[in-house]
Amino acid sequence: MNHANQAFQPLVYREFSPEEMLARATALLDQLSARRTVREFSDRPVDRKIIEAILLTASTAPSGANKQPWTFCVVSDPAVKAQIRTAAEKEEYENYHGRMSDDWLADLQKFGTDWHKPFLTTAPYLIVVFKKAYDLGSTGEKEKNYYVTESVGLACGLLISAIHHAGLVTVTHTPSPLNFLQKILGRPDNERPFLLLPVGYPAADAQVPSIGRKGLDEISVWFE
Ligand code: IYR
Repeated sequence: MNHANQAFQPLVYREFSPEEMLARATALLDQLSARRTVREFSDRPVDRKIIEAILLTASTAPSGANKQPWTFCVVSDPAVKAQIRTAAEKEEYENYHGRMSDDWLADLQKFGTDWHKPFLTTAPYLIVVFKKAYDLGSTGEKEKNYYVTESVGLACGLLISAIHHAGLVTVTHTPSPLNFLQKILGRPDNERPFLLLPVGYPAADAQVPSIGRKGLDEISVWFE
């Protein structure tokens, strides 16, 4: 590689023995296998510092040309949460009463979802993830971002893992259409809502659907 004209530094890397690697890989599998999407939240408060660490973890994701094309809006203000819930439920009502196909509604039956979204006001924090279609330079000129959807998707994967690792729960809520979030949160034109994640403790009596994950033979094809 040609490092001559750029700023480079030595990689910080810690090697593990194959045994240690397997133990670590399996431990993470066990940990993340225990993650469940939760839709019933407690209103118990969460320390802001935990949310800060979770967001910085998400922001370690690789991104096209390292543009880090994301903004995380963190909402704990009850009035703003209420506004978001009202707007989201209005859209979801339409979704569940005509906008979603019968096949789609049938596919969702096992999750027991409907247009009511109480978690939007119960959870102590809502993290609204925005993707930045482009950046604005210091003089307001458009600066290109690359692989924006892929990059923000990767950051959201890390965000969800970090939430679980911290001992909190979330649901990947994608009200559709999402534009109301841009309006309520007053985000600029270069930012588009991507995903809404309520974060908090589960309700004491929280239930989750009895569903499983695909096995290795269903998710992988090996060429050996
Ligand atoms: N956005 C709706 C519907 C919904 C769609 C899918 I795909 C899900 O996996 C779950 C729900 C809602 O939030 O209820």
